[in-house]
Amino acid sequence: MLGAVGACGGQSSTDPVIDDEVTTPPFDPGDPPPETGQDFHLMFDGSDDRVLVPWDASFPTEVFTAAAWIKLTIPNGRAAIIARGEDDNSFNLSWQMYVQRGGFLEVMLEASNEDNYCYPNNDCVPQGTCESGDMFVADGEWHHVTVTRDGGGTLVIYVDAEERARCEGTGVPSSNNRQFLSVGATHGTIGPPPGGVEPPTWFFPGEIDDPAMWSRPLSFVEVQALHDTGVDVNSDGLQGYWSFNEGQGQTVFDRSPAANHGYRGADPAEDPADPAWIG
Ligand SMILES: [Ca+2]
Ligand SMILES: [Ca+2]
Ligand SMILES: [Ca+2]
Ligand SMILES: [Ca+2]
Repeated sequence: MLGAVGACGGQSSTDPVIDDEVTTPPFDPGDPPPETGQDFHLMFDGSDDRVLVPWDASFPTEVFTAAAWIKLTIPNGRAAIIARGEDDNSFNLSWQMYVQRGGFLEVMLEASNEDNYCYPNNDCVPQGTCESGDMFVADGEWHHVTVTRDGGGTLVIYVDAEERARCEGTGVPSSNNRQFLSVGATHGTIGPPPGGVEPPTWFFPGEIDDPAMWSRPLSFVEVQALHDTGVDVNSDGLQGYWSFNEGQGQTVFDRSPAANHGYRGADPAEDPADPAWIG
């Protein structure tokens, strides 16, 4: 990457060729079309399906809310819902929400020193203290799941707008992360793997709708409103909201002002990792 900087390599300043521009895959979805008025969502096969959103500086890190509707039965392994997964270079993830073996909702953070924290069980690197109730979400019915983390390190997990876990003094998510945001998968949790690139993993076997994220912790009242009436696109701090209502094509448009548009599967063309539209 450094070798592409002409000023350091003694190249002419008029040289227009930058390696990064040649190798970056094209993804230019344009402006979002109007909502269809029909409510679609996506079905993930649990094998390789995912939605990817190219990294953007607007992705929230230390202070955030992430939420989604999910429907699944007990997965064979961990099943990622929405994730800022492991970066290919720093080997730091920032945060990820997933369903643990047994069907229990869990959130993992990772600090810049590569310590991983798992909440509410606090059974990875222990950090802070937690109280929790019933985290089971894998009964084949739709559930709304939300995690919030504030600047004081308090992390709260909600299921169906009920507070199910509260952790104080949690670890600080790493900002050293330019990995794609993923829905229905994450990127590797322990780096570096052979080859130095973190592959997608923890594929979600089931249905997901309305993933969203904010750069602030939503309040309990706001989480209730989110559950009852959906995402308010004018909500302060909204950095991504994918309604999945397109019902066709590859692009999943971010309906928030952040315009963090993504696509189905491993790339913006049709591919075997595309989750299926469900009307
Ligand atoms: Ca939808
Ligand atoms: Ca890591
Ligand atoms: Ca695709
Ligand atoms: Ca597939």
